[in-house]
Amino acid sequence: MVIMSKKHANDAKSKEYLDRYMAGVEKRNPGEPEFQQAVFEVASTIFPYIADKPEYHENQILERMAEPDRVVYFRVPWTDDAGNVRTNRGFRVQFNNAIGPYKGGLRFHPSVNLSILKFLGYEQTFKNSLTGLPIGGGKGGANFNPKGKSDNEVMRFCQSFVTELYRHIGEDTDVPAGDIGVGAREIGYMFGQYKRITNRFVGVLTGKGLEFGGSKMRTEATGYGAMFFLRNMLEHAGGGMEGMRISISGSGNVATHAAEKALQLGAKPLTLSDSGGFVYCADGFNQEQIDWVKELKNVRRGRISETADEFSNVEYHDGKRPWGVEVDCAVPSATQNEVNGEEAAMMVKNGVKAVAEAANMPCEQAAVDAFIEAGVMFGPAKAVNAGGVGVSGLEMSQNSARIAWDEDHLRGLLENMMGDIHESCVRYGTEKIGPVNYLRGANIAGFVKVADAMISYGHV
Ligand code: NDP
Ligand code: 2IT
Repeated sequence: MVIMSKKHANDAKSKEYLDRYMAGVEKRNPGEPEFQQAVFEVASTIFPYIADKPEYHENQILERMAEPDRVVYFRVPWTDDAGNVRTNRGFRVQFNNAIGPYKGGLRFHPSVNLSILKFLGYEQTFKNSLTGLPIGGGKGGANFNPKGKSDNEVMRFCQSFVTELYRHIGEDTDVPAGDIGVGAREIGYMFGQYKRITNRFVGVLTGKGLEFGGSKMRTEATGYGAMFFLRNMLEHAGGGMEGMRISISGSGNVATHAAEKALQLGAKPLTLSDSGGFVYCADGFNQEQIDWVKELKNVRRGRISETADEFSNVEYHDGKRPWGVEVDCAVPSATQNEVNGEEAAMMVKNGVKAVAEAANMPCEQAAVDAFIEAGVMFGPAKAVNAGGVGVSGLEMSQNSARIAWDEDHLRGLLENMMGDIHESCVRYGTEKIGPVNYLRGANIAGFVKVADAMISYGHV
């Protein structure tokens, strides 16, 4: 007779629960691959943790957490500059408000659909819990493509979007912010329309301009926070940021501020990209070049390829992603599923030491597995990029109290918050021996608070 150890029995039981659970999730959410992927990534680490904790099973916590509280789905009609009527789809997924008002960004991108917004809203619930602030999870957006649109077209679109959205949001109900395709310009137009419709000046959106209730450090927070987290991981393993060669994808808000902070911490940001290709600077991008890219993207709304025309030490690689460049650390900062299993295997072969997900779910599951199996330090998005929503939470606090903190104070709060998140990951992600499993640590630390709050409320 084979006698199983308690650990093996728990492993077998949790594998069986996970398979059954995922079969149910797939059945209830057909045609939503990104959402299924995000749920699997969490559930695969939570089932082993709760194997000997019956209260979570009895209360069906993981089943309840995988259903959004509600989804709002609406038509967004607008008129283009040529006078044509155009129609887009708008959404708001209010995922979970167990620990605070729904909070999370709005994405404007042609790929936006329910699967993508459900994955983002689900992830946001765990991420927001990790920040230590009282904020629940939500996400929204539209399949609107801001590329090539005039400012007036974007303004009319934003006004139409908010004309429906305004009735579903509020400073204590649901507080949206930016994400891909939604930056300072769009938040300004949306806040202006909200204020006009409701005649209220409240902190209903974050990422606002500094003139009208925005917080210092919010623009920088996601990228800076990601680099603080990467530094914390490297230092925990006995190293540091000094001299690290880093590949970064994307060239938007997150990527440019990650590059800037990497540089400030003594590392060398070697790449940036957009959906057209990537640029490589063997010397590492300097501050002047990063500022130039910010202006290119936020003001001129140009393509990253133009960087190679401007600077003689920059090469452009058309149609390619930056993962073939030999680096010490990789920081995917563009979009979901931008690193596949083969690219991860190549990065491991090239000696990558750490991967920090600054975008949301940029690594396919096969890539995550490849990094963890190879012993590469892997920082999952919900921990690495939580500084953005963290400073959004601080913007809400400042708005409620009608005060504005200074930059040094906010930078200190961000740095401490990232330090606390790193500690939570270490606490929940360390087995008796071996390296920290940051994926497990982030998922469990984010889960416990939301799950325990839900249990307190009874079966609601
Ligand atoms: P931006 O719109 O500022 O920049 C997005 C960048 O990613 C652009 O360079 C864009 O290139 C590139 N990109 C977008 N979609 C694709 C795609 N399908 N394929 C290749 N490249 C793509 O967005 P952010 O910097 O704000 O967001 C980047 C990531 O960070 C997203 O995953 C977002 O969810 C996440 N995030 C953002 C936070 C924030 O505070 N802004 C907070 C936490 C996470 P192109 O111009 O060619 O489309
Ligand atoms: O994915 C994210 O955390 C964001 N886009 C930021 C959300 C926010 O509310 O600041």
